[in-house]
Amino acid sequence: MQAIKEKFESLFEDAADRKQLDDLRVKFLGKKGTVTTLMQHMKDIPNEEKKEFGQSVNALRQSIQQKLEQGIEEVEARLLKKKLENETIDVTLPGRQRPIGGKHPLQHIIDGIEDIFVGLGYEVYEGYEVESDYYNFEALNLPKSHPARDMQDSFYISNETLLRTHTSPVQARVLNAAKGKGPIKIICPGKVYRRDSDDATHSHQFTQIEGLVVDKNISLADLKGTLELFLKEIFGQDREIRLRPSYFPFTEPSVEVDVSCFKCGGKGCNVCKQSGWIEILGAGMVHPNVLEMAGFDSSEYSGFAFGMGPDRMAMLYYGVEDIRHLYTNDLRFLEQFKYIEERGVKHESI
Ligand code: 2NL
Repeated sequence: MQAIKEKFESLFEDAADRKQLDDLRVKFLGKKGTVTTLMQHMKDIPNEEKKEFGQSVNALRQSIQQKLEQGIEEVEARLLKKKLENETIDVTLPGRQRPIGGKHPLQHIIDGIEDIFVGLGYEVYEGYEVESDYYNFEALNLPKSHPARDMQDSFYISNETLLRTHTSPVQARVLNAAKGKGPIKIICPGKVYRRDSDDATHSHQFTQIEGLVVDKNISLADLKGTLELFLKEIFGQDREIRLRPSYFPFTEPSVEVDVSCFKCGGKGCNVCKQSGWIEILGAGMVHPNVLEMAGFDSSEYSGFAFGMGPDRMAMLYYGVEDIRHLYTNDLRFLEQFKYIEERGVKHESI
């Protein structure tokens, strides 16, 4: 028994893992293990020594069992320690930098304009980019013979459908859906298309924002007051505006709206081409024909409408010299606008 004990202890000292400890258990305590077979010698032991022999074997079994259990705990603690060491995380390591985008400069302008009109109680409508000939032209007092309807100038999809050439059809649809009852106060931002050769100042796809107000007793004074408030909000409170007579088929009278130059204040500079004024909007009183075609009684209702090009405004605002920069999505261009403030049209940011 002493020899068995010593043999076990020497093997136990060398056991390095769970598997070797299990093997030791089988070898000493298993069914055919050394300690188990020792018991089979009981029959050869004289009766008066049987009790002592049995107790000794049991004591040996217990001591081996205890050692093995303790060994397993030690081995597991050692394995856990090793695992934890391998899995150590260096929390001081800097994180991975993920590239983040920013709002497109044109979207800054559009959002800024939308904010101002939403603040005045206008609703925003986007409509469809593929339009019917009726809503794009006919409903806007542009009859079939009108030069603006030249096939050469628009992207036609079929005889009756085309890519909208302005956002006015959105307004014509809202007008039509109102079934002759005001008030209507909407702005319509969106992409528009003209069949044009692209160059620094022309793009076959560009953006437009139009506004429309229809109610009883709407006058040119309401139009002027609204546009003055809007343009001062965008270009600065010390700006002035002026209205010049103009012509659009869907408004009568029609006006061109200028704002005093935000850069030189009206003295004349490179931005305003020495004139002191920047042409920024077209507008007018909704033509009675347009109201009547949409089902409004033009003796009861009147309205004003205006349209502007956010592309040109973005170019003026940020000093962009080629409209194509707004549409080619070159990251070297776009990244320069990543950090401009949310209200991208505040004059302080020019
Ligand atoms: C410009 C001028 C304008 C309108 C758009 C409009 C829409 C309806 C009725 C009457 Cl439904 N008018 N839109 C009116 C005047 C001018 O746009 O220079 N745009 C870039």
